[in-house]
Amino acid sequence: FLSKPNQLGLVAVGFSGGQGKPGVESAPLALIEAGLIDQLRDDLGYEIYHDEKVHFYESILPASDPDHRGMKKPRTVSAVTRQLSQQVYDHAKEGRLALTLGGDHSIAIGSISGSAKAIRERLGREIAVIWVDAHADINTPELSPSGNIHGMPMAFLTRLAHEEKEDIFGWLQDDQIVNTRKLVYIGLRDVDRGEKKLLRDNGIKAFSMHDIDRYGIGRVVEMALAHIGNDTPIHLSFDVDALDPQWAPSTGTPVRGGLTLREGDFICECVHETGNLVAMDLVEVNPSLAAPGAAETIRTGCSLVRSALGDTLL
Ligand code: 4U7
Ligand code: MN
Ligand code: MN
Ligand code: MN
Repeated sequence: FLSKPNQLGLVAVGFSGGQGKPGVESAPLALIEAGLIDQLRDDLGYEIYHDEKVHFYESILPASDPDHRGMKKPRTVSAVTRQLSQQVYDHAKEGRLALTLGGDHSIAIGSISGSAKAIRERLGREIAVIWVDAHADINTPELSPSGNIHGMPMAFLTRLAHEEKEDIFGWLQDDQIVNTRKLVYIGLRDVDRGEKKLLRDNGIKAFSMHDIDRYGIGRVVEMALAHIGNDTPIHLSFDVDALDPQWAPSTGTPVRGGLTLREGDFICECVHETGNLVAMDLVEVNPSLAAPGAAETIRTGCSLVRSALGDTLL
């Protein structure tokens, strides 16, 4: 195992600044109140390292944060993800599997940069990222139709987008960057025109819903894992909007025609079975949206995390 099999480091990130809809910051507490930590400890046997709080990062938020290159709240997102990067790094360098509960998907800039650096230092290896999402989240600031940074994290993490300013992601160092050849997408169905060109031009591996219809989820996951290679440490970044709104209605940018609950759980189970999972994000649960479906969405989120952490098979 690439991480100590029974140690889990948890970071609860109550952050919504990567997009415009309030409510996503309340997801970590909702997931915890639904019993997620107890399930991981009592049913799956993890020793949990958690500071027992949801982080809102109030003390490090900038007083003023005008748009930059079209990005909304760039210094806020940068400050929060920089702090989160350190938190995830601290868990991962101890060999704990690092679980980050968001929050919107901009927080992956922090979680992935933190795990990438820790795994380089601890194992001398590059991580692979499996990004499960309806969206590719690889817009550069200039390509972004919205200016929302939750649609940009993979651009900064791969350096397809770069910014010199220290307080706007200029803090990202080489050892925190992800190789485009080690990135693979599953579940895509709403990719912006500029993103499609980026994926094509950079040869980034992506399995859309079309591929899942054609090959079935079993072969798609097989192909995705084959692409990143055996015994490569894996960071799984799971956006709940990868699932069909039927299973996850309470999310900021729902897109019809998504994964079933079982397909989502199956992806997570297969990643667990590799024995190579070193970090996971669960993001974009927003209990304030489509509120009648909030409890269902939270249950879905808990199920995905349990599946990735080994609640599998008989
Ligand atoms: B999520 C979008 F334009 N691509 O950039 C954008 F369609 O983390 C959506 O995957 C991004 O939920 C969705 O704003 C971000 C848009
Ligand atoms: Mn998404
Ligand atoms: Mn996303
Ligand atoms: Mn979304």
